Amino acid sequence: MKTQVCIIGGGPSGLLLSQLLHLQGIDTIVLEKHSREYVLGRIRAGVLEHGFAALMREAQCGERMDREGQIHHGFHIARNGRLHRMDLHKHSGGNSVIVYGQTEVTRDLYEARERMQGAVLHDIEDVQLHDLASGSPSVTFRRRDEVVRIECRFVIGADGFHGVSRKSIPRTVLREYEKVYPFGWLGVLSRTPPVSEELIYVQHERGFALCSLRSPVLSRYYVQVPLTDSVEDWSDDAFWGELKHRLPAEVAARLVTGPAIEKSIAPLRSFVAEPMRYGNLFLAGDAAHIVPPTGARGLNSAASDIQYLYHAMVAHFKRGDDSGLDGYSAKALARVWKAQRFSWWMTTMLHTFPQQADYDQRLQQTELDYLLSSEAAQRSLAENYVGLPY
Ligand code: FAS
Ligand code: PHB
Repeated sequence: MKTQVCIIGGGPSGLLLSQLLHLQGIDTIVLEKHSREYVLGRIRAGVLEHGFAALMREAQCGERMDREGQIHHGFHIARNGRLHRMDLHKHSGGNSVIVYGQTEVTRDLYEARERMQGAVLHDIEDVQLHDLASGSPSVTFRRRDEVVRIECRFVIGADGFHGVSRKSIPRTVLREYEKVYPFGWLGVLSRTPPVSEELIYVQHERGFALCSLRSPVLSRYYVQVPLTDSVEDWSDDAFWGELKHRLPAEVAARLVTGPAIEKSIAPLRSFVAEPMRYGNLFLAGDAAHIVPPTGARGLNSAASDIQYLYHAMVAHFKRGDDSGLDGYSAKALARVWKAQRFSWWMTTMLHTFPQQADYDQRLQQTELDYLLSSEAAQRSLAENYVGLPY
């Protein structure tokens, strides 16, 4: 098999790049480990930066997002039983975010790939990358009992944190930076009306909580839990009871509870792999970087990688201009690290850290005091949350 760009990973990163390149007449093949149903069954991100939304529209995949997604001009921070609204629209000079689940983003991308007869191969096993530094890379994989080789010009590693691509970069080349947080997020999806029209980030002595949503009848909630907890430790009643404990009383009083249709614990980590290019392999999205979801940067950082790669690939194939490819890693990492900073800042400010020193606890409270009392601090939060420029 031959293609111009072989993309490993059929998550939002891989699918979005495949769709954008297809519209420019650039041929791709996407290799996905799991079935489409499995990929769509994962409940993840919920907030899209305006830059991501623009990219989805450019990919001709924005129609349902614009119809069903909800534009949010702000969110609340709950502290000591009170709500404090962060006015994103005012403090970002008129920008906002769209609340539209990653599951729906991925569904729209799959449907567009199918509509345009895009090559997305599922249930792929044993993907291996070859001759990445040779100028003529190839990818082999096994499907049923057959080993197939794909010859290509470029390989895109969009296969997430546990994928094969980052691990195909020699240890002597790759540098990894990691910070593991001493807690996780227990997330619940419920077919209940959201408790609030806008997101509520909760700072509470018992731990962080987040009230989010997917639609007027589908809610997404999280509570911070110790890393030692497992989903089995948390009945629905236990979850709802703990969430109510952490919410301001007036909010808890109007919380509509119901059966969890999805319940999972995600550990929180910050991670960056450098460089994001090795020979003709380019890493994008979670394959190269992970953030704690507190700042809603994960999926949005993947989007800016894809935008940079998209323009670089078009310049190469249409104009023989390799400046975008040569500058990709440095440009992507500059924005990735700003997302790392913002995610670390939001996580450190809003979570309860076990065995935290008294001084650090007072500093944490002061950080939140400063944010809630300073328009300058809120402008900084807003410009990061709606999305720094690409
Ligand atoms: P993905 O991991 O989504 O996709 C990679 C794809 O590659 C997967 O489909 C995988 O099956 C496939 N793959 C892996 N290895 C392969 C191989 N060897 N061969 C072929 N295919 C392979 N972000 C937020 O902004 N907000 C959130 O609330 C949030 N919650 C999250 C919760 C969890 C549990 C996780 C893991 C992530 C969460 N994220 C969140 C981040 C998440 O949204 C990612 O940023 C987003 O999925 C990135 O998309 P991709 O880079 O496409 O990676
Ligand atoms: C979500 O809706 O899943 C969500 C929203 C905002 C975050 C994290 C997760 O910061």
